[in-house]
Amino acid sequence: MIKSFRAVILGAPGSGKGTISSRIVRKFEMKHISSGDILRNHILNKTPLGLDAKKYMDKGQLVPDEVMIGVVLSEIEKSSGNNWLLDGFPRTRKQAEILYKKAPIDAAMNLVVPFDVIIDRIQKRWVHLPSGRVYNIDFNAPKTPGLDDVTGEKLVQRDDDKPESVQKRLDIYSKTLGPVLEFYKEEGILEEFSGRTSDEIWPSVFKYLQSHLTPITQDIKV
Ligand code: G5P
Ligand code: MG
Repeated sequence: MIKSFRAVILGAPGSGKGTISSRIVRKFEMKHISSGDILRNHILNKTPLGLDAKKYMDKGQLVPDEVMIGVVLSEIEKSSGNNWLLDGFPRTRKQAEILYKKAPIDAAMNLVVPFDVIIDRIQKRWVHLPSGRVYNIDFNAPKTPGLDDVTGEKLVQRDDDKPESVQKRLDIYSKTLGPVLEFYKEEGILEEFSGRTSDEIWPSVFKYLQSHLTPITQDIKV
């Protein structure tokens, strides 16, 4: 049997992990697993996990490792045998090490986008919570303002996109990402993609993945 391909996508809050992931899954057979989307779905459904996680998320803090590791590993188990793309996990070296033990990954793709660009983007982000679809009023506006393109349901702004939470998320990111990148560098699977826009970053991501997987379509346009 051909081994499945497993990747993580790393990057600051608002760097475009969700945006690039949705392009990847349109072009390659990979399942998108977003730790943030999973948590936001728990919050939407008012589960005990969601109510607990919300306390951390609204303040821009990380949810404790023990909670996140359990949530993500059980999601990965459901996808065993498939190619997957993990977005938002790992956030700490401990998460990276445990993930690697349970499911050795093939690629760690890090999106590098300047912080001044990010702050502006996040203020203009609108999301469809049940699906995790992401819009931006400047970049990829919904067809009808305020409504999801697929379901027609209402879009909302994330509770943690308030300016004070965003600053906190960027501060935490700056402190915690270094050891995660170091870990993947040591494993020899770190790949960095820099740019000010997702359109600038996308062609190099596509080319890189093409060296590992056959695309569903050779057409890079999204
Ligand atoms: P999340 O959900 O993982 P973050 O903070 O890592 O959240 P976020 O905010 O979801 O990341 P993103 O996915 O990197 O950002 O970016 P995106 O949504 O695709 O793009 C941001 C905006 O910019 C969108 O509006 C998009 O349309 C627009 N955009 C994209 N490209 C361009 C462009 O080129 N130009 C322009 N103009 N716009 C563009 O985690 C949330 C919280 O959950 C918890 C934590 O509390 C975390 O804060 N959590 C965890 N805690 C512990 N451990 C973990 N592993 C955790 N995972 C989640
Ligand atoms: Mg995201």
